[in-house]
Amino acid sequence: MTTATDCLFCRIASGAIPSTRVYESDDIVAFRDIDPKAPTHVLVIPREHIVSLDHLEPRHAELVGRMHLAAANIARDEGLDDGWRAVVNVGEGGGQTVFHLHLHLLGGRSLTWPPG
Ligand code: IU
Repeated sequence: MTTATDCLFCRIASGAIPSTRVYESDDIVAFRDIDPKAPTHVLVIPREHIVSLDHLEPRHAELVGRMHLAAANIARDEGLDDGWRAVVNVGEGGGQTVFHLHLHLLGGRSLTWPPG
């Protein structure tokens, strides 16, 4: 597995930096965002260091599918029966600030559209 020693989310995935985990598997970790933008705000990340959706390779197709399945299971566990949102920011212009792929799971409040 590819890891980057200077990557915050690689360090969270390895456990070197503590986080509030809600799910983990061989290739995925999900933890609560440190600065939540909704009552439920969980980040779902691959253990592998992938910079962004722009850096996906064909071999990542099932991994990205599993990230979404994990998000749906977490949303169910969190009781987000009224709906929730999955967001991936890509690149600086897309609002990405941490350059390790992460899927935001947001819920627990009314979510407006479009995002800013
Ligand atoms: P973005 O899509 O790259 O902007 O999202 C990065 C998220 O990582 C953002 O919601 C931060 O609050 C969150 N985060 C975190 O959970 N723990 C940290 O130590 C840092 C950022 I730095």
